Amino acid sequence: MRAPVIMGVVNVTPDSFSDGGLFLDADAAVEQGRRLASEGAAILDVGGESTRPGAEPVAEDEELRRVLPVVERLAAYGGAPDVRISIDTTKAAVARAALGAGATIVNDVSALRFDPEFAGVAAESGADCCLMHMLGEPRTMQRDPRYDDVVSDVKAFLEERLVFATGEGIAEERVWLDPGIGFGKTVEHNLELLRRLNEIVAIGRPVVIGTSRKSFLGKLAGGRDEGERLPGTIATNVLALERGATVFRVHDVAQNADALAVAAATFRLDVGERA
Ligand code: PMM
Repeated sequence: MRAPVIMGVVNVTPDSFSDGGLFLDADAAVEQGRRLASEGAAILDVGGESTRPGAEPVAEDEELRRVLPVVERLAAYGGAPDVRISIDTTKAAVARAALGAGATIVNDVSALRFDPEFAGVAAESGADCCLMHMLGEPRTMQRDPRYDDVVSDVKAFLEERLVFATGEGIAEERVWLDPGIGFGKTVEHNLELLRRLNEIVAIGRPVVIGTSRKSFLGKLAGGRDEGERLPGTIATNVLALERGATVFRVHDVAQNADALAVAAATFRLDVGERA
C-alpha cells in the first residue's frame, strides 16, 4: 500500500466560477489552485472541459484559452514548493501546450481513445499519464450503463489500455489507472468498484480515485446537493485508501487531507509523500 497523494481539482469552466469573464476565471482558478496546494494538494489537476454527465464538448482553441494561462501561472508558482500540475484533457494539442507550460502529468478521461495523437504526445514528453475508464462519452454515458461484471470489465479495459499505452512508447512506470467513478456507472456500479478496488490495484499501477462531490454520494445520503457531499466523499476515500488507492482527486483538499492522514497513520503509511 502506498501513502496517499492528494490531487486538488482546479476546473476552469464558465460554470466553475460565478464571477464570469475569462480574466476573472483565470485569476480565480490560480488563486484556488494556490489555496489547494497550501492545504496539502501535491498535484493540481487543471481542466477546461466539463466531463459531467450530459456535458457538450468544448472546442480546442477555447479549451486552450481557458487552461493555458492557469497552467503557466501555477507551474511558475503553485503555492507550495513541489506541487505538480496535471492537465485534465482528452485533446493532444491541449496536453502538448500544457506540458510545454510546465505540467508534468496528463489526465486523460478517455484513456487515449478520443485523440489518436494523444499517446504520442504523452510518450514524447515523459509525463506521468492517468488513464481512466469511461463507458461511452460524457454526453450519453449515464443512459442505462450496463456491464457483465463491472469490476472485471473495468479491469480488462484498463489492462488493455495499459498495453496500448506501453505499445505507443509510454513507459509503464509512468502510467496511473482510474476506474472512472461516475463515468457511465449506476450507484451500484460505483459501490461495487469501491468495494472491490483491490482488484484494480492488483494490476500493479498506482490507482487514482475520483469520487469527490459526485452525484451517487448525494443519492446515497438522501438527496444531498453537490456542496453537501463532503462527508460521503471522505467515507469513500478512506475506504479506497484501505483497498490500495494512491491518488485522491478532490475539491475539498484540507478536509480530505485530514481524514486521509488519520486513516494513513492507522495503516502506518508515510503521510504526505509526493507523487
Ligand atoms: N472526474 C472528473 C473529471 N476528471 N479525472 C480522473 N482521473 N478521475 C475522475 O474521477 C475525474 C476526472 C469529473 O469531476 P468534476 O466535474 O467534479 O471535476
